[in-house]
Amino acid sequence: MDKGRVLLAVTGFHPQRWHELLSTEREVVTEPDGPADPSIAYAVVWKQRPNLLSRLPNLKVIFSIGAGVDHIFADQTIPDVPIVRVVADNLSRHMTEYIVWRVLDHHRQGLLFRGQQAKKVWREPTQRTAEDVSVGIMGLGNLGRAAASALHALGFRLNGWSRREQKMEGVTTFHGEAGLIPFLNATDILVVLLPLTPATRGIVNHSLLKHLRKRNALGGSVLINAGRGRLQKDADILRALDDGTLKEASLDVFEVEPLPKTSPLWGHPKVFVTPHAAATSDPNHLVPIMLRQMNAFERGEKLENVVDREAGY
Ligand code: NDP
Ligand code: OXD
Repeated sequence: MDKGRVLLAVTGFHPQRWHELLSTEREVVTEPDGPADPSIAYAVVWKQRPNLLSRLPNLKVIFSIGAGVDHIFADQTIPDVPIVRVVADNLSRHMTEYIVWRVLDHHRQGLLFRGQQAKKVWREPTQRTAEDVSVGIMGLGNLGRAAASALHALGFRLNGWSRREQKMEGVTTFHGEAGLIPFLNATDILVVLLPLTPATRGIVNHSLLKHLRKRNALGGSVLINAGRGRLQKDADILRALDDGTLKEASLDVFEVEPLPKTSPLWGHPKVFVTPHAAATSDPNHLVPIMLRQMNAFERGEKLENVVDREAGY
C-alpha cells in the first residue's frame, strides 16, 4: 500500500507542531484538493469543520487529536471508517496530576487556607485523614483508572462507576443505571471522567448531586469535572453550591467553552476554574503514535484504540 496523504483538520488552535511532526513521514495538507480529493487516506482532527471528511472518497482512518471523540461526532456526516482516539501514558499522567492536585486541594482545605492567608489568620484546623474520604470516579476508563490508582496509593477510599462491569484492585466498582445511586451514596468527592455521549449528556445535574454523601469527613460533598462540559448543567452546579448540596467544586470543562465572562462560575468563592487544561494533547508524544499506527495499518495490522461507534466513545 502507498503511503497515504494526511489531512490535518483542526479548528480552535494553530496545529503547527502537529504539521511539522506528521510531515516527517507523510505528505500533509490542511485542505483537500478539490471537492472530492482521492489522495487523502488519513484525517487527523480536532473539531473539524462539518461536511469536510465526507468529501474524501478514499479516507481510511480518522485520528482524534484528543481522548474524547464527541468533537468528531458533532459532525453528523462523518464517513463510516475507523476512528482512533488518544490513549497515551503522557496524557494519562497529566490527567492524574490534575485529579490528584484537585482532590488533595479539597481534602487539605486549600480554600480555607487561601482565605486565612488573605486575612493573615494563623489558625490550624483539624487535619483530615485520606482513609476517611471516599473518592468516586465516574468513568473508570484509561484516565479514570490511572487517577484511581494514584489516589489509592495516597490512602483514599475509591469507588468507580462504568457502563459495563469492571474490576480494579483497591476500587469498589459499580456499573450501569442500577449501580449509579449506590455509587453516589458512597462517594464524598465525585470525579467525572466520562466521555460525552447521548447517554451521558447532562448527567451531572442537581438531582444526581443530591445523592452524594454529605455527612462525611470533609463536611460536605465535592465535585471535580475534567471530562466534558456538556456532561454537566452549569446552572445546577451553581444551585447545588448555593443550597449546600455541594461544598466545593473544581471545574476544568464547561457547557460553553471558553467559559463566558458573564458566567457566575468565574467569581464563585467555592469554585476553582481551569480552562479545559487538565490534560493537553502533546504532539511530541502523540504524533509518533499516530504515525506508527498508519504504518502498521498499511502493513495490514490491526488499529489500536478504535472507537465503538455505537457506544459513542
Ligand atoms: P475511556 O473510553 O477509556 O473510558 C470511559 C469510561 O467511561 C469507561 O469506564 C466507560 O465504561 C465509562 N462510560 C462511558 N459511557 C458510560 C455510561 N453511559 N455510563 C457509565 N459509564 C460510562 O475514556 P478515557 O478515560 O480515555 O477519557 C475519558 C474522557 O476524558 C474523554 O472522553 C474526554 O471527554 C475527557 N478528557 C478530558 C481532558 C481534559 O483536558 N479535560 C483530556 C482528555 C480527556 P466502560 O468501562 O464500561 O466502557
Ligand atoms: C481530550 C481533551 O479529549 O483534551 O483529549 O479534551
